[in-house]
Amino acid sequence: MTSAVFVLSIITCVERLCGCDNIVIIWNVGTGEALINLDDMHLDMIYNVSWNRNGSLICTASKDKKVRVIDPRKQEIVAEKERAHEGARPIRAIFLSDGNVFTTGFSRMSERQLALWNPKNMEEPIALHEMDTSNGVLLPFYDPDTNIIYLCGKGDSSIRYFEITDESPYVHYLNTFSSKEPQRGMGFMPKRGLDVNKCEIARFFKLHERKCEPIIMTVPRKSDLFQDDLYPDTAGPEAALEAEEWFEGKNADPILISLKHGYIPGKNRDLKVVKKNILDNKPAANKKSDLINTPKKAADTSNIQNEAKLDEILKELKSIKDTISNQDERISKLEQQMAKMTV
Ligand SMILES: *[C@@H]1O[C@H](CO)[C@@H](O)[C@H](O)[C@H]1NC(C)=O
Ligand SMILES: CC(=O)N[C@H]1CO[C@H](CO)[C@@H](O)[C@@H]1O
Repeated sequence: MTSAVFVLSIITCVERLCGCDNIVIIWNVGTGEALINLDDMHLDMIYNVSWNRNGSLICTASKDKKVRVIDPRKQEIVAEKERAHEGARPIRAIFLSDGNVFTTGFSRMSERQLALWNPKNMEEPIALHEMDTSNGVLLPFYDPDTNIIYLCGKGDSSIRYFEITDESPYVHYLNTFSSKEPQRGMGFMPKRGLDVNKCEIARFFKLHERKCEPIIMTVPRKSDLFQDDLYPDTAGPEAALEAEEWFEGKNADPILISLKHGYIPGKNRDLKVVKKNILDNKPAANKKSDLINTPKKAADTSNIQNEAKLDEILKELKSIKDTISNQDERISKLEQQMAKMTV
């Protein structure tokens, strides 16, 4: 699971990878370093990993039927529930924005179940609902801004959605979106990808056998104005923390943005790669100080290094300029020749 980790990209520079080797690895994707390796916590395959809102914890659902809440920096399991769902079929667990954990799974009688847990006391669920009898694993997709969970059953042709509140029954059924063909898998668009002018509240990407179909959910509204009740501020593209800060122990909620005029991507949307500058370690970068041949303090040396780099860049710029003006000349000559030929 290396891609599509957008729903909870609180720390976009730190991403997770969980494969079939029962290991969770947290990467600094800016430098390609594996920061944390949780390799002795899971005894069986991991089905899903989810960050909490501020990046302090992750939760996992595993084939051993356990749901674990883990402090990844301390490499410690802070809470766990054995047999969160009794059935043998796969389970899923995601963090909600209030810190509770939502799970899907199966009962011993193969009924599909939803449950809500408080990590501070996982003995009993806050709520446990039985849905229906079917084989399809329920994939949860969560909108933290509105507290709506969309459940897409694998092999179902419908998406059911629920609102989570802090009053009984906690998980409230809202509606079902139905289509004809079954879904083999599903993807979920980040909120800032939605068309606010059409009152689009969710967009899914439904996987068929040979194609991928967008499913657009809208709320019918008469007005053309921005519907702020549909669009609370949502997680923007800027990371709330750098990977280093997170690794040092900081947590932070996502940086929110308004969707009022729709999301307009900024210019600098590339991932900032903070790989070390190899010039910094190259003795050759000290050319000038070698020439001057006087002992220098560290600060001076770095100034001189910078000057040397600047020199290099200026030289390069000049050579590029020369090349361009040469090319210009050639082109205008060629154009003249062409003109003569066509006459
Ligand atoms: C992060 O979330 C955890 C768990 O919900 C909470 O205990 C902690 O106070 C939060 N930290 C910050 C800095 O918001
Ligand atoms: C397969 C699956 O259910 N993956 C989910 C794991 O949790 C993230 C949230 O962190 C969801 O976005 C994935 O859909």
